[in-house]
Amino acid sequence: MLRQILIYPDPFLLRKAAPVARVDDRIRELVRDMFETMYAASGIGLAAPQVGVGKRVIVVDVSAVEKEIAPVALVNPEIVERKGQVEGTEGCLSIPGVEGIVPRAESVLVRALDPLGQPVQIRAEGLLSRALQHEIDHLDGILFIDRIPAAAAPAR
Ligand code: GNR
Ligand code: NI
Repeated sequence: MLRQILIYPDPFLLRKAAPVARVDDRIRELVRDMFETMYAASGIGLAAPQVGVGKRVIVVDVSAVEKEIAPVALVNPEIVERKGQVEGTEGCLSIPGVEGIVPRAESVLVRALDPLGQPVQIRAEGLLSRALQHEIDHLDGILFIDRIPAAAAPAR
């Protein structure tokens, strides 16, 4: 089922999402809906708070750009290691029409649960690293415009 994407300045986007206690069929249905909603909007990632669900669930699919990289759905993702710094252009489905240059860690190591509740670890660089950091920020109520140094920020 397609879900509606909340648009900035919806206050729900600024709230911290709660950890998922149990990865069950409702979470798997949420993941399915998030992929459907992300693809319908031509996004490369989506976080549950963007569809009004305050749970720590994200999906990312950068395969349109990096075709070797499979889509991922992560529950309770945590960045356990960051290396380097790199700037890159970002947009957000919740902030239509705005792009900005955002400094991020160059590579990250992310630990999470997969949709079956099994622990997974992902080492990412490039666009996948950037998208994972962008989505995990959403879980903490942080938007990419919050990461842009004030002098370079678009309308806020
Ligand atoms: O579709 C999206 N593109 C994007 C480009 C660069 C860095 C991050 C992203 S994520 C964004 C979709 C979105 O808003 N996810 O929360
Ligand atoms: Ni976003």
